Amino acid sequence: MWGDRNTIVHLFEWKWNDIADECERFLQYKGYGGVQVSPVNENAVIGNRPWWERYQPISYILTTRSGNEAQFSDMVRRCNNVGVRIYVDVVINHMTGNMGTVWGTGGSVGYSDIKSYPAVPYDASHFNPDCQIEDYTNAYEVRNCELVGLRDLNQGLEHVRGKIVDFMNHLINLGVAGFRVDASKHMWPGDLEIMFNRLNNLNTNHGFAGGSRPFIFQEVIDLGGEGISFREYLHLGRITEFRFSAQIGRVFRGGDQLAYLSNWGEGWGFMASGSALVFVDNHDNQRGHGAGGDDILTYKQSKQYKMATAFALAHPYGSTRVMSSFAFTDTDIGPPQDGNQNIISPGINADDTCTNGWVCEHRWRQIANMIGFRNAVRGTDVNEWWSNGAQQIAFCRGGNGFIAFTNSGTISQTMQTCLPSGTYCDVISGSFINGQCTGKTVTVGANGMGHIQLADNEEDGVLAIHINARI
Ligand code: AAO
Repeated sequence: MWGDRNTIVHLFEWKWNDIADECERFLQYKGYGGVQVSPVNENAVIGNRPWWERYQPISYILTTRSGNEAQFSDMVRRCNNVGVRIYVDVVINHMTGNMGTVWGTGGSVGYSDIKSYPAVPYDASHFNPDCQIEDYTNAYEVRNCELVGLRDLNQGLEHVRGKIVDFMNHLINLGVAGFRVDASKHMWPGDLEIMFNRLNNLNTNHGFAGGSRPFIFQEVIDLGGEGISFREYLHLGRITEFRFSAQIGRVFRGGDQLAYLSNWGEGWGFMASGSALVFVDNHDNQRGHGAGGDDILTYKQSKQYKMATAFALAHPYGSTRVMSSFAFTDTDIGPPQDGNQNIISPGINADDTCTNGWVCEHRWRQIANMIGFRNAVRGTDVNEWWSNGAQQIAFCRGGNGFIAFTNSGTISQTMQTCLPSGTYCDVISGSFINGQCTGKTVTVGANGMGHIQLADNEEDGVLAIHINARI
C-alpha cells in the first residue's frame, strides 16, 4: 500500500468498472489503501444467482458477472494510478459442487459428476477422493475431503500447482497487490508454500518497488478446538483472525464491558498483530456462514456496528478490512440484479451513501472518516487509556488522535486528549471539509485537556478527533 493509506475494503460483488470509478471518486480521497474484490475467475452459473456461485470455479478465465479480463485489467490500472491496491479473492482449493454438467460465466462447461473441467483442463486424476468433511478435529479429512461437496483439488500434483500458479501470476502481471486465499485451512501448508514461492514479484509497471512480494492473507478459521491451528500457516502470510470478529461483536452488543478492551489484541488470545487480518464481519459471517454465529455485528445493527468498526480502526492491532455489502434478508440471495441477471451498479446519493440495494458501509461518514483517523495515528501506540470501569472508554494514539466510546450512559468530562492545543473536528458526528467542521468540536488547551461530551442518546456512541482535522 501507499505509505499514507490503510485498510482494505471488500467491495463484495461489485463490478470492475464500478470499482475503478470508486477508487477515483471516493477511496483515494478517504485514504483507503486497497480493495478486496470478489473472485475474478469463471464460476458456475447457478439458478437465481446466489452470491456463493462465485466460490464454484469452472476455469481460470477472467470472466464473471463483475466483468471480463479487459475490464478487470482497466480497473487495476485505474485504481493503482490513484494509490488504491487490488487484492483478489482466489478460490484454489476446489472447483464446483457435484451437480452434473454445469456452465460457467465465461461459457465454459464443467462435468462435475466426473470431475472434468476442460477449460483448465482438470480431469478426475487431479482431485482428491469423494469423501466429505464432517469432522473438523481430523486435519487429514479437512484437507483431503470435500468442503460442502466442492470438488477438492489435489495441490500435491504438479499439474494442479502449475495451473494455480499461472493463474495467480497472471493476476500479478495485471498489477494486483495480493490475494485473499479462500479456504486455506483446507489445503496443506506445504503445498501452499510451494505455490506461493513460485509467485512473481509485483509488477513494477504498476508502481510497486522492485522485489515486492504479493500481500497474502489466508482464510483460516480457528476459534480453537479443531484439528488445524492457524499456527501452521503463520510463515506463509497473514491470517484472518476470526476471534477478533466474534469478540468485537460480542463486546459491542453489550456482552462484555468496554473497559475490558484495555488489553485488546494479543491480550485476548489473538495471534500476533503482525499476522492478523481483522474485520468486524465478513461476507460469510454477516449472513450466518463461516464462523462467529450470533455474536457477529453487521450493518443491520448500525449503531453498534459503527462503534465496533471505529474501535477496530482506532486500535493498532492487526491489518484492517472493512466490509461493504448489498442489503439482504435471504442469506442466499446474490447482489442486486436486473431481469437479465446482470448486476446493477450502485448509485451514489448526494450525502455519499449508496442506492440500488447497496449498503456501502465503507461510505458511511463514521466509517470513512475513521480511515483518515487511522492514517493520522500511524506508527503510534495506545496511551492514556481511560475507562469508567464499565461501558465507557477513551484513549489516545500517541499525540495524534483521541477517541472516546460509550455503550451506556453519558460522558461529560474533561480528559487528556494528548493533542496540541486547538479546536478539533469530531469526525464521527460530522466531517472536516475545507477547514470547517460539520459536526461537534472539541477545544484542547495547552495541557492537552479537552472537554468531552458524548451523550447516551446520540446517533453514535463515539467521538474521534485527530491532528489532521484541526480547525
Ligand atoms: C454451496 C451451498 C452448499 C452446497 C455447495 C456445493 O451453500 O449447500 O453443498 O454449494 O454445491 C460459500 C458458501 C457455501 C457455498 C460455497 C460454494 O458459504 O454455502 O456452498 O460458497 O458455492 C468453512 C470453511 C471456510 C468457508 C466456510 C463457509 O473452512 O473456508 O466454511 N469459507 C470460504 C468462503 C465462502 C465459500 C467457501 C469458503 C467455499 O468464505 O464464502 O463458501 O469456497 C467451522 C469451521 C470452519 C467452517 C465452518 C462452516 O466453524 O471451523 O472452518 O468454515 O465450520 O462449516 C462456531 C465454531 C466455528 C465453526 C462454526 C460453524 O462459530 O466456533 O469454528 O461454529 O460450525
